[in-house]
Amino acid sequence: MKFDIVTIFPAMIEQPLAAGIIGRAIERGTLQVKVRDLRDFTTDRHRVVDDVPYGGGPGMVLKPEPLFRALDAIEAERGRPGAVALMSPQGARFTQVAAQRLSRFDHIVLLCGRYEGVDERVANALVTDEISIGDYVLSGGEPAALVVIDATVRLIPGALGSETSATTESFSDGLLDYPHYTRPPEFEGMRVPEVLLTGHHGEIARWRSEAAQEKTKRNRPDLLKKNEL
Ligand code: JEH
Repeated sequence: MKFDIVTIFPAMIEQPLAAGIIGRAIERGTLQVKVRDLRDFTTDRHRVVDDVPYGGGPGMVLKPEPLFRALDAIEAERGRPGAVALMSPQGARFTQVAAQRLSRFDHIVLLCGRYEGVDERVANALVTDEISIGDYVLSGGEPAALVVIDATVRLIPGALGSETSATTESFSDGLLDYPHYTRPPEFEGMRVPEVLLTGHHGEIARWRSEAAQEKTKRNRPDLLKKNEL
């Protein structure tokens, strides 16, 4: 799988991707990530990427020309991507289902805005998916792009430790995961639930199911309501 990420802050993307599951996938060659500096696609001496908004208002908007030139360069180099995703507060919510859809594409371009966002002609002419990772305001699209890459790449067969099946994961059954414990059996007076030490697999399964229900009720009552439908 290949990602091209267009940003004015390449370091915000490159550093985090070097670690963990993603870093290993890149080392193995399962995953190819190319970060492109939007300023490299400007044509003026000062490498200007932004301009004032038509109609007035605060802040600046990313100009269309450098983004169109970046997409042209990516397409010339690698061919037409399966998806061009724009990170945006106005996007559709990025969910596990959205990650599953993206994971089937061989080549994805992620556009990270800054300032007040990008000229809408970019969204209209280039973008196949306008994505928001949640209802809070970021200062740019870069952290969102990292979230999208992480959630998508770990679904590629062979990128994840193959012991973790996607079907046993949180959200696939609409409940949060059960609580996990490891050694020691008592730590600073806090005991591991006795049933987990017994080896009674039936009782352990029942305890985990009840604990998952309780945690979901406390932290994500919205998920339980969806399950009832
Ligand atoms: C933020 C890309 C590019 C900040 C504020 C405004 C919201 C309300 N989940 C996410 N949150 N934020 C982003 C994102 C994703 N994906 C995101 C970005 C960019 C993604 C620039 N920014 C910064 C930014 C203006 N406010 C937007 N409004 C009411 C829905 C209020 C106005 C624009 C851009």
